[in-house]
Amino acid sequence: MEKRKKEVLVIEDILGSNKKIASSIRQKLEEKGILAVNLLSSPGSGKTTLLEKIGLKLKDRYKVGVIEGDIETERDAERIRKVGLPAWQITTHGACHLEARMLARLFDQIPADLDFLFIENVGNLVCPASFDLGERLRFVLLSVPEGDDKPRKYPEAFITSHVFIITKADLLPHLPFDANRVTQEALEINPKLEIFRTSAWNGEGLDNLCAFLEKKLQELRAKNA
Ligand SMILES: Nc1nc2c(ncn2[C@@H]2O[C@H](COP(=O)(O)OP(=O)(O)O)[C@@H](O)[C@H]2O)c(=O)[nH]1
Ligand SMILES: [Mg+2]
Repeated sequence: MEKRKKEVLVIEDILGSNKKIASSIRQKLEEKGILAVNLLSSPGSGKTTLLEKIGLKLKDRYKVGVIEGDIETERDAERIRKVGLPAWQITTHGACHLEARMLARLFDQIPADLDFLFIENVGNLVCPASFDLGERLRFVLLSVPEGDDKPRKYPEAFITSHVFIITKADLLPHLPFDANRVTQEALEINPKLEIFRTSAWNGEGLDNLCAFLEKKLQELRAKNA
């Protein structure tokens, strides 16, 4: 068989078996009433900082856990533990995305009574978009310093997400980032996207995002009732 065809078959096989594991994870999480959220973005766009901030806001009323995906180091999990939340680190040792089988291995350690399980994917706007992790919601983050031209350049991340968050909104007055243009472009790619603007520095948008998450948890629990 020609090399290219073989490669396509291997990729289809990987994605197919990933989907099966992801479906089983989703079923188990949803039966337990756990709302799982997969966060996608480039390195440095503010995923861990956002989780620290919303974790602090949610943790008095809800049980929150975080799975951290990185190529190397336990640094992000340590940051999350410092704000008082349980965190499980997955190091991929080179792979640019998390896969469902990596989460399946952790499953026994995740308390069954969690309300929210956040999954910070490896920093990358490309590969993580192709791998379902069994999440109920997918968030794509784009920070103001990255530039407002990204949705069309990385469409898959926007097509497969439910929520688009413009992070580091405190930098809007200082940088040439057209938030309206980026919002419009993202909605042209995926009209169903819910859009938020957040700043971990001045707190903008964090309460709205937490209220949205609480509403989504209630919807999941109502489905189970
Ligand atoms: N100005 C500004 N900087 C931020 C904000 N959120 C995160 N940062 C900074 O951006 C850098 C990367 O953040 P981090 O959460 O580690 O990004 P991650 O790689 O996506 O997890 C750090 O230096 C943060 O302090 C924000 O809302 N505003
Ligand atoms: Mg991080």
